[in-house]
Amino acid sequence: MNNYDYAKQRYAEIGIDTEEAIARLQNTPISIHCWQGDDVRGFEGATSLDGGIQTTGNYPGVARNAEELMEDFDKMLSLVPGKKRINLHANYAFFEGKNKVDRDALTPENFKKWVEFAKERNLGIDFNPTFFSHPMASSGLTLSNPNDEIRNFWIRHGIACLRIAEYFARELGTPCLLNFWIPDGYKETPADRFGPRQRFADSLDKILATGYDKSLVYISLESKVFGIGVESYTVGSSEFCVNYAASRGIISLMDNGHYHPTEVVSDKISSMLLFNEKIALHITRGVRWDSDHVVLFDDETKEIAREIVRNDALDRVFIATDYFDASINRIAAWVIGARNVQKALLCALLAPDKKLKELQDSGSFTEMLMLNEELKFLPFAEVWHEFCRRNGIIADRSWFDSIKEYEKDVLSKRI
Ligand code: RNT
Ligand code: ZN
Repeated sequence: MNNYDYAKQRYAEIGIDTEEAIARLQNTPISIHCWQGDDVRGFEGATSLDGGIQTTGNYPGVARNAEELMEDFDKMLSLVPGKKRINLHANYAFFEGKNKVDRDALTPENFKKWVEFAKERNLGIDFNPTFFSHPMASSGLTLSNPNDEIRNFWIRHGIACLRIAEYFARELGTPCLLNFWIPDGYKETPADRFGPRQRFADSLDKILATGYDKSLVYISLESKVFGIGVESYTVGSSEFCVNYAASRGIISLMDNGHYHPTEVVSDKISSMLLFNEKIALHITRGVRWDSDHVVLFDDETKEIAREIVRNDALDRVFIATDYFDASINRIAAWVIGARNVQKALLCALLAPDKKLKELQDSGSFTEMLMLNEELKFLPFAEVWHEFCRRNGIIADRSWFDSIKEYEKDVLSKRI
C-alpha cells in the first residue's frame, strides 16, 4: 500500500473522502498578489513606499521591472499547486511612449500585457486601485481629502480602475474582484472624525454611481485598524467599511493583519457569511504592528480555512494573499505563503465537520476536544503530496533546490 492509499484509508475511518477533498481544493482559486515580487514598487519608477505600509529588508535580486517581475511570478507559479489567479495593483500599469498617463487616466491599454500574460497561463485577474506612493497622496489623504482637486483626482482613479476591471473580466472570461483600500488617516487624535468618513463615503458613492457590469466586476472594500505614521485614526475603519459595503451592496474585505492583535478574522467569518452573499479575504500574518508577514501554516490560518469550509462557503469567499517581505528570497516568500494557504484549506477539507458539530450540539465537549486534537495527527501530509503530484508540483522541501538554482542563474545577475 502506498502512502496516499494508507492516508486515504485513515481518513475514511473518520468518514472523510480524500478524493473529494483534493477535488474541492483543485477548484478553489487563490488570488496571488503580484506585489511580493518587487516590494510593492510597481512600474512607475517609485523609489519609496508610503500609505502606512512598509517593506523592510534588502535581500538581493528584487525584480526591477515588468519583465523581471513576470519572470519571477512564473517561477512562483511553477512551485504552487492548484488554481491560481493574479492579484494586480494599478501601479503595475505598462507605459510605452505616448501612453504614459497619470493614475486618473489609466486605461485598459496600460494593462494589455497583463491580459496577454494571464491568457497564456489561463489565469484570471483581480485588481486594486493604488491610493499610495504618488505625489497626490503625499498628505496621506486620498478619497477623504478635504481638498476637492485631490479628492477628485482619486475619484477619477477609482473610476478608471473600474473600467479596467471590466476589461479584465471581459477578456479573461472570469469576473474580476476590484478591491478598494485607502491609507487615509491621522497620526494624532483628529478634531473631526466624521468629516473624513463622510467624504470617503461620498467619494466611493461617486465611483459606484458611474455604474458597472455586476456580472463582470465584484467590488470590495478593505478596512484597517491603523497604519504606520497614522496611528490615531483610520478613515476606513472596520465599522466604516462593513456598514458602507452592506448599505451599498458591495463586498467587505477582511485582511487578518488589520485588527487588534487579539481579534481574529476566523471568528468574524460566520457573522459576515450570515448577512452577506459573498465576502473577501486578504490572508496575511500580523506581527505586532506589521500586518504583512509571510503566511505560515499556523493556527489562525488553519482556523480561517476551517471556517470557510465548515460553513460550506468555498464559493462565497474570495481568497487572496497579501504580504511583502524583502528580507528573504522574495520568490520563496511568495511560494511559502501561497502553499500555506492551500495546506490550510486542505486540512480544513479533511476535517469531520458534521461529527464535530454534533458533538458540540450534544454538549460532548470532551470528545470534541479530543477529536480535534487527534485530527492533527492524521496523515495530512500524504494527501498534500498527492495533491501536488497530480498538479505536477514538487511536494516536499526539495522545491527549494529550484529556488537556489534560480537565485544563482537569474537573481544574482540582477546587479
Ligand atoms: C494595506 C492593505 C492593502 C495592501 C495592498 C498593497 O495594509 O493590506 O491590501 O497590502 O493594497
Ligand atoms: Zn490587505
